[in-house]
Amino acid sequence: MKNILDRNQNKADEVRNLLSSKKVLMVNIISSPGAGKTTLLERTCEELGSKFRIGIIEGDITTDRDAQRLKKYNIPIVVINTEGGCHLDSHSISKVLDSFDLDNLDVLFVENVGNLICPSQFDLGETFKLAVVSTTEGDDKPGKYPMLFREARAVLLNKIDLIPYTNFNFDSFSSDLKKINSQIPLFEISSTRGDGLKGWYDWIEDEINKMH
Ligand SMILES: Nc1nc2c(ncn2[C@@H]2O[C@H](COP(=O)(O)OP(=O)(O)OP(=O)(O)O)[C@@H](O)[C@H]2O)c(=O)[nH]1
Ligand SMILES: [Mg+2]
Repeated sequence: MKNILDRNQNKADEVRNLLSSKKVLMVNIISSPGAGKTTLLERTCEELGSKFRIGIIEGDITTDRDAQRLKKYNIPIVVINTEGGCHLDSHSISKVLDSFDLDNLDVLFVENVGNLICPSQFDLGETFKLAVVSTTEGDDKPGKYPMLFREARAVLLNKIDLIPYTNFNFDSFSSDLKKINSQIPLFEISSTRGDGLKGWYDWIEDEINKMH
């Protein structure tokens, strides 16, 4: 495991240096299956697609269904099928970077394979990891899967429109999160209804601008 992680880290450092020299922000989006990563990307492309040059890497075990959903935004998208692998690694990212015109890109969103555990362990060379968690998964995820919440630069709590239909306890969620990562920004959003997205757009816009 240590060898695998060391090899991954070396390549990740290479990817990070390359992207930083090209001033491209890379965001590694991690969540459980179905928490809303692709929906968030759809909304983000709609809102920021005319302001920034966006690229997307879609990591999935199989199928290009998420990429198909994003095709309508006319942005460069590359699919990586891991064929059973539960996470992306820096080697697979490095291989597909050639498909992007990095001189003409501001931000590269990577939708990692839906899984809270393995993707958190692998540095892809991203600028930062973004954790997406949804209210229907229960409020205990930061406490039970602390690594992602320790590593991430921000947390999006999605599907807040569904809170009335669940037993999600916001105070318990946010107090667990604060114990793990006291300073982390938390955005409460509904990617389908639109609640809270303005805060996310402003924040990510700032992060993209910081690269220049
Ligand atoms: N009610 C509600 N449903 C949502 C919200 N965001 C996403 N969904 C729904 O949740 C389901 C899963 O959303 P996706 O965006 O496909 O989730 P994902 O994280 O990309 O899923 P994987 O790629 O399979 O890991 C879809 O039916 C979405 O329409 C939300 O804020 N509120
Ligand atoms: Mg998806």
